[in-house]
Amino acid sequence: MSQRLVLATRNEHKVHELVQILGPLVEELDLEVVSALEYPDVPDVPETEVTFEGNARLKAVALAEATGLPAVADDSGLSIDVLGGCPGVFSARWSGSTAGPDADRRARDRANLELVLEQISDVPDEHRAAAFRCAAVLALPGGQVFAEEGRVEGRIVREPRGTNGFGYDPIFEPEPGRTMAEHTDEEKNAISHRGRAFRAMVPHLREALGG
Ligand code: ITT
Repeated sequence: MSQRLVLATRNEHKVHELVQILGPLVEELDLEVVSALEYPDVPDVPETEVTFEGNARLKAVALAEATGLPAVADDSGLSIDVLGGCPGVFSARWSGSTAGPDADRRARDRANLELVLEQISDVPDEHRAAAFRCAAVLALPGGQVFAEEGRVEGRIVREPRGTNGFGYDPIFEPEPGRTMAEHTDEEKNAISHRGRAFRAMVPHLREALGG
């Protein structure tokens, strides 16, 4: 019987990306991947830490304990140099509203990116550097925890462009010319903070789940 791995997120975009990023390993180890969306009775943990790794650890450990399954969590966000690294761990709730059903999530993502654009509207192009950051954490039911990080550098544009991806993708250019939302899923995963963090996690997953 194939082993189950649970993704400790209710963000459907993250689930979609993680399934693609971990695809080769899932096939290699014949894993069955499910997400927290399939465990509606398990409550969300409040993200009370002030680092990506701290919050990813809270989410992964809570779901591993609740399900008895190996769990991986992603905590991620956008760090803008001129804002001292903000929105950072507050990326999901920067404009004040909190997560809800998927339709609310899209409206909230839009409000978040519009607030960022307004906050740095008078910042010249050469000072609009930013990075997407991601902490990946694997928690095993026995209590063992592994953490990895990934980041992608870029800059914040002046107007949103593109419809792929989610969150702040329409205002982040990893290289001049195309925002992340103008990249295909495969192109984004190849360079993204999430792709890098979870590819770094693969050896730990292979070690923990491969035997
Ligand atoms: P879970 O906690 O259930 O995983 P979430 O969306 O609340 O879902 P986070 O707490 O990690 O996730 O917040 C991450 C926020 O950072 C997310 O809502 C986006 O606004 C932003 N973000 C993270 N990764 C991103 C990406 O790849 N592209 C665009 N924005 C991203």
